[in-house]
Amino acid sequence: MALPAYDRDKVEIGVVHFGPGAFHRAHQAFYFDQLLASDPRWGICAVSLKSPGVRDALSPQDGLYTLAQLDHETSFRVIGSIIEVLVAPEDPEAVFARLAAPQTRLVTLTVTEKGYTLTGEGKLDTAHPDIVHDLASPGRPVSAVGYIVEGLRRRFAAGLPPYAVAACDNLADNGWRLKAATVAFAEALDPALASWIEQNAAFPRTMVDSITPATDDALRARVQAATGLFDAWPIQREAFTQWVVEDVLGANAPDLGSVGVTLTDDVRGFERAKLRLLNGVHSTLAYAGLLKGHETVFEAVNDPALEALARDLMAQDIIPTLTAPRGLDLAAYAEAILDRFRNPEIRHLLSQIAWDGSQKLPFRILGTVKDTLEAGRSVERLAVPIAAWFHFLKTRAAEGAAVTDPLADRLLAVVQALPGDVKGDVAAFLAVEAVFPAELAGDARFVAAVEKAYGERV
Ligand code: CS2
Repeated sequence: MALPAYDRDKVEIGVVHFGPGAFHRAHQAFYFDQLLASDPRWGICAVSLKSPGVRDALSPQDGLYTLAQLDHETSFRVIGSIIEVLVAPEDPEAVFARLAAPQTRLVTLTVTEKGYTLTGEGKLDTAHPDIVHDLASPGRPVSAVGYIVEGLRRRFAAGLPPYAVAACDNLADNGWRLKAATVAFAEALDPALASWIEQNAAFPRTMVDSITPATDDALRARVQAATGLFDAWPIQREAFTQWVVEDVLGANAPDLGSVGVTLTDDVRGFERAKLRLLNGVHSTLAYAGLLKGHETVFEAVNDPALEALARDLMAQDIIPTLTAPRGLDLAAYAEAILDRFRNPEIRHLLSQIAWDGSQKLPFRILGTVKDTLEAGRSVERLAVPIAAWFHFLKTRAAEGAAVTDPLADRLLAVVQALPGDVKGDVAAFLAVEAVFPAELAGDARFVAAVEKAYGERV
């Protein structure tokens, strides 16, 4: 078992991270854990925006936890890069103090798609209750954007340089969207602050990748058996991990390149390929797989009909919309993704991937649909995951089961009022404008394709 290769007492906090869920602890914290072996300036202050769960689990173990890499070979590693965990609602001032500290140079985020508080068009959602709240009380924010802006405001007032902000969630152009939202929020408070952010703060776009199923009891038992240690919250992931960061961090940035991060000016190529091929197919397998009674990605990808659907989507629908970044062979990349889905060591629940469909499908599938329509090609197959999502919502509602989605109320209201015929049902779903932009919902080719897939069921 690998242990931190550095003296944790000598580590300084240089990074503030919002959202220390499983993905962060499997991914960015792992890269910083490697970096600390050569540069002690990049310890992490992890900030939970809502619940104390991570702090309560990790504090008794000094912030240390086990990362299990489950693959052809299994390995365990103790990660030491999280030096402090703060629970923002309990003590916002402690978070601001970290954000405003001169040593803090980088803020990273994994707050999921909905944590960006954006509208369907990708702008700051000024009607979002959290943003309404934060604009009224900027010194006591609840949103990630609210915290980022208040931290930047304090640095601006103190004459310090801004920190860079690296969005690490699965949104196309994540950094650009976050920058626009941050500047829009600041603009509403203080235009001088907004233009200082606009001109001085780097918001690199990033692509993050590593399959990280939620922690379960089986993992806890496995870690204990292998290491002899009780860990309240170990993390599991596949061995594969990738982080591509737009090369705009400038001087005084952590040397992420030295620990395997790709720094590039072509992040968009990587990010589109990953979002559309990996996440798009993940969501397809999730909705279509759950409807067929499968529980995990492994089961779904081993169902020949679903595997064929995944392959055809990748080769015939998604790859033609992508521009390969330098050095990436898209067909081989797609094949490698399917191989990763077949990892027998990873029990990745389809129900976990099915969460937040309203937030995920626009980036994962609808961008491909839009490009495909523009190119004049058929969207028949691309309509399958969308129709499967509708059936998934109907099934959940019929079972009286909860739907985990920020738009759950709206979606369930649609389901309750469905007229019950294919055309009427599809029209009702496509009227959810926060998911389906008007130009898409009004495109006869798209509507016909969704009706066909919905009528056939998958
Ligand atoms: C998954 C992702 O839960 C989901 O929606 O598609 O978490 C996926 O496993 C990661 O993006 C892989 O990098």
